Amino acid sequence: MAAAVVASVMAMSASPAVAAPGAEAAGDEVVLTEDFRGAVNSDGERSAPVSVTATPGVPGIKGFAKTLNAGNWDAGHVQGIAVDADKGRIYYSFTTMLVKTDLAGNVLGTVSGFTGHLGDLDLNEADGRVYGSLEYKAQEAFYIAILDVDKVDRIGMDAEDAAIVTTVHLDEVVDDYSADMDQNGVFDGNIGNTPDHRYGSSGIDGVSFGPKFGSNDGAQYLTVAYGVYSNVGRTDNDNQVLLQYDTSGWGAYERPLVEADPHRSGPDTMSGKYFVRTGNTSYGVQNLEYDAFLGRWFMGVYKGSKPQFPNYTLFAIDAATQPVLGELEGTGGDTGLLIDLAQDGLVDPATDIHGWVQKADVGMESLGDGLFYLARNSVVNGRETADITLHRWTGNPAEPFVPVNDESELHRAPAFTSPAPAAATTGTGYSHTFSASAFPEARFTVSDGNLPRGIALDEASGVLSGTPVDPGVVEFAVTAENGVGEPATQQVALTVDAGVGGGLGSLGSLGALFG
Ligand SMILES: [Ca+2]
Ligand SMILES: [Ca+2]
Ligand SMILES: [Ca+2]
Ligand SMILES: [Ca+2]
Repeated sequence: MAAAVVASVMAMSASPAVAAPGAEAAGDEVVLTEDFRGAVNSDGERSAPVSVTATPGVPGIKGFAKTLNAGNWDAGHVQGIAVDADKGRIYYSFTTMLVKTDLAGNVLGTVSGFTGHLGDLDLNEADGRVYGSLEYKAQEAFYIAILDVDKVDRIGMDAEDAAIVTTVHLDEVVDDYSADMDQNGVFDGNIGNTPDHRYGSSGIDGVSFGPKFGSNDGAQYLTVAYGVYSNVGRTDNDNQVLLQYDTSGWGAYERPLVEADPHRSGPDTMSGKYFVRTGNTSYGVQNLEYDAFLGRWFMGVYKGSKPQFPNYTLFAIDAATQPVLGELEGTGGDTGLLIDLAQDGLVDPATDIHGWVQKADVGMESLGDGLFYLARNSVVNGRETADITLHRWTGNPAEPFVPVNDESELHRAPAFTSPAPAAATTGTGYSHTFSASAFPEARFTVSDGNLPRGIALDEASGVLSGTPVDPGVVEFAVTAENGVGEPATQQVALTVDAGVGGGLGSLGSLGALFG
C-alpha cells in the first residue's frame, strides 16, 4: 500500500489571491511525499490517498475570503477551525486529521492518522501553536494535542511524529468520565444510557483561549469543554462543564503521542472548573470560542432532546460575568462555580435559559470586529468537506449571525468598554487605558475640561499616562470617535492623591515641575 502514491492535488489555478497578511500567493505547490497516506480507522487500516481539490478564495473582507472550501478528505467530519490571521493560515480538524491552508484556500499540509477523536481547535497566540481536544475513550485518555503547525508543510505528516504533535493529559476529565456514579463496581464505558459518568461527561470537545471567567482581559487561559451524553433519564447532565488551565508551564507535561501506550503526563489541578446551565445537549459543547471584541464566550452544541428545555444550539456567556459558588441543580447536592448565560437572544420563560437556534457546531472562529468564520460540513463523493463563510454578529434573537458582504456592514459606533480610571498620586507614574468597542477603531480626545497637569492622553491608543503634579479632583470628558454614528463620551472625575511623605512628595512635584 505504501508504493503507488496517486493522489492528485489540484492546487490553485490562476485565481486572484486574497490580499491577506502572510498569505502565500495562489498557485503554491502542495508537495506530496512517499509516506503520504489517507486516514487510519480504529482497526488500524489506512484509507486510500485523498484527492485534494481546494477552492481559491474570492476578494474578501479585512483580508478574509467570504467563502472557502477545505478540500475533500477521507476522514471524519470537520470538528473545528482555527485561524492565524498574522501568518495567514487556517486550520481544520477533520476528526482523524488536521488540514492547514492559507487564507485563499490553498492546502499547505496535513497531519493524519489520529485514531482517537481530534475535536475543536484554537490558536495559542502566545506560542503560535494550535491546541485541540483529543480523546481515546476506550483507553480513558483525554488530551490536549499541541500541534506545531509551522512545521506542517506537506500532505500526510504523521500524528505520532513527535516534532509535530505533543500531548498533555487531563486527569480531571478521566475522573469525571469514568466515575462509577451508581457505585455498582462497574464503569459502563462509552455509552450514554447509564447512570455512570459524572455530570454525564462523555469526554471533551470545545476548546478556546480567553481570559479567566469573570474578566474580559488579562492573562489567557485554555478553556476545555466537556462532551456530555444526551440522556433524558437523568437530571445531573444539564450543565456545560468548562475547565480553565494556565498553559504557560505545560512544557513540562508535553509528551509525544503514542497511541498504543497512552501517557498520563499532565496537570493535577486547574485554574477553575465552571458550570453553565443550558439544559442537556447531545455531546456537550462542540465548539467553544472567545470573542474579545464582544467580550463573550460562545458555545455551539448539537440540539438536546429533553422536552423541559428550549434546546437551543448556541449559547453565550459575557466574559465579565462573575462565577458564583452554588448548588448544581439535579446533582443531589454537588456544588460548583456557576456562570449565568448572557441575557439576550431567545429566552425560555419556564427555565430562563437564553440562547439561539444557530448552527455553530463544526467550526466557529472569531476574527475580530464582530466578524466570524462559521463552518458547515457535508460529504462530497464519499469524502468529508468543510465550507466556511464569513458572518457578522448581530445578536438578533432570530438570526444572531448573518453572512457579510461588505466591510461597511461591520461599522459600529464607539461604546466605551473601560471602567472609570482609578485614582492617581502626585509624583507617581500613572497609566489608564480608555477603550471602546468600535469599528473602525476609535480615536480618543479630551472634549471638555483639562487633564491634570503632568498627564497626557494618546489619541490612538487611548492611554492616559504621566506623573501628576497637583493633588485634587480633576473633571474632564473623553470622547471616542470613529466617524460612524454618534461619538461616545465618558465623564471623568480623576482623583489625584497627595504623595506619601510631604518632603518626598514635594520633591517629586518639583522634579516634575522643573525636570
Ligand atoms: Ca479562536
Ligand atoms: Ca456503574
Ligand atoms: Ca465535535
Ligand atoms: Ca474553538
